[in-house]
This record gives sequence, structure tokens and C-alpha cells, in this order.
Amino acid sequence: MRKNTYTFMKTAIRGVALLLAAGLVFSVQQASAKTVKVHMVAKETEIAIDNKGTKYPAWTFDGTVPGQVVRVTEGDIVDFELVNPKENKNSHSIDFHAAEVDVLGEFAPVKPGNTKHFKFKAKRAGVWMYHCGAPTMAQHIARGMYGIIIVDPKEGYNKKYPKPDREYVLIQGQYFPNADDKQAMIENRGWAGALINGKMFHYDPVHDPDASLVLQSKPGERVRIYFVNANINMPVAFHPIAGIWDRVYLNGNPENQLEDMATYNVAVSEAVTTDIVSPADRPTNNAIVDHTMSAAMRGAITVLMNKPDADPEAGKGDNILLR
Ligand SMILES: [Cu+2]
Repeated sequence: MRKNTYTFMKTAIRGVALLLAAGLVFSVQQASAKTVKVHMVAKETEIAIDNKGTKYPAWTFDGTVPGQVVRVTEGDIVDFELVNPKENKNSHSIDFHAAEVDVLGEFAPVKPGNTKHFKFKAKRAGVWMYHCGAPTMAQHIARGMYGIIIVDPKEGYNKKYPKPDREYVLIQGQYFPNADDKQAMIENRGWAGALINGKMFHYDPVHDPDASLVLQSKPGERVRIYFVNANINMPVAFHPIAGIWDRVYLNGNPENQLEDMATYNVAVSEAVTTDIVSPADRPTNNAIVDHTMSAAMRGAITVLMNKPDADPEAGKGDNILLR
């Protein structure tokens, strides 16, 4: 009897201690979660589609293709506002792949002159596409309404998810020269270019003498790429020429991890995080490509230079999507 009472007391004390510990962890997490305001304006405007400055009648978030990089931490609340100015001719919308909401509510089209406001909790770590979903969706994406939302894991970095030395965002899209031909976009007819962050051969001075930007790192650094396939109809064979993906995090989640990959096949609308570590003992270059030749030769080649005098600011802080 006394032994039973003692065991009961011990179990009760342990239970209370566990509850206290759980409460502490919970309150720490609560305290670190924050609300992040994200404001976007749908803009129907001309943009440059290549390094020469060839104009294209784009539909955009905030006047750029892709739209702004949205970056939050797992557990944060995204407080979002989309303005569709009355000057626009079309309804637009937003579809965040990181949100679990109502497609007929939060994601519904917004008419010109109206504003949409909603909040969602970024519950799951990873990288996710966002895009306009207003009809005809193929046309709204093809004309430029897409971007990335990065939800960093609340645990932060660890052995399984090492801190990168540099980070870059690459978003691939398809260029359809006839911006009005929705049917061609749906049927994948007549696409003439592969866009990387909105331009063909954006970071490839080897194939385009007008290209002025490249990705940079120092030899031996861990470079983390956040990649989105914003194509209309084409998967992407994502491959670093003269390199190997040290790790591939499916959907950007550290729990979904592959190692030592040559090529990772990225579905339409899929986002993925990949790490590459160059040899530490000499300068090298990689060409990060869509190994699908019809895409590579139309613009999906990105040069990564690994050199001792790499720009110390490149791929750091807010400087991860080069424009
Ligand atoms: Cu739109």
C-alpha cells in the first residue's frame, strides 16, 4: 500500500514536471512566432524578358518577375494583402502553396479596384511556389505572376540541415512570345524561351554576352539553392554541371532529404532546396541547368563561379534573388 502511494506520487510529480516543461517549450515557441506583413500590388506592365532588354507585356506582382521573396519562419502568421489597382484590365489572385485555406475564399480572384486581405499560419517548413490563380491560370503564370515563399524550419540549423554559406533563389518559367494566345500556353505550343528569374540566360555570360550577373561563392562553400518550377507544362531536370547535389531537400523540408544526387526531377509547381559544395582547393565553375535540352538551349543555364575573390555580399541576407 505504501509502495503504491509512493509510486503514484512519483508518477504524479514526473507528470507535473513534464507538463511544466512542455508548457515552457510551448510558450517559447509562442513567443518566437511572429506576424509578417506581406503587401503586393498586381501590376500589368512591360518588363525585359532577356539581357538585351526585349520588352514583353507582363502581368506581375509588384512589377517584377518573379515577385518578391517572401521569407518567414515555421509557425509565423502571414498577414497578406493583394491590391488590384483599378487601372488593370484583369482580375488577379494569389495562391500560396504554403497556405492551408479555402481555394474559393482566400485564393479567389480580385477584380480591378479591389483589395484582398487574409492571414494564414505557415505551419510547415519548406519552400513553396506562389502564383496568381485567376482564369486563365496558364496565362497568368506564363505572363509572370509567380514567386517563392520560404518557410525556414523553427529548429534552425543543425547537423542534418547545415547552415549554408550562400543562398540563391532560382525560379524557372516558360516564355510564350504571343502573350494573348492562352490556348497555346495550355497546349504547350510555341514556347520560345526558358526564363530564369524572368530572363533567358539571365546569369550565363558564356551563352549570352549581354548577361552581366552570375552566382558566386568561394571554393568549398556550401551554396543553397531554393528552386521553383514555374513552368506551365514542363518538368525540370535540375542538374549542376561539373558538380553533384550534396543534398536535395524535397519541398525544402529538412526531413525529406536525399544525398549525392546528379539530377533531381522537379514537377510543375514543385519547389525544392538543393545544396552544392565546390572543391575547396581550387577555383571552379558550375553550370546549373535544366538538363532537358529544349529548356537548357533556350535559356535555362545559370553559371555559379566558385572563386577566392567572390563578392562577400552575394548570396547573403536579402541579396539572394539577383536582379
Ligand atoms: Cu493574375
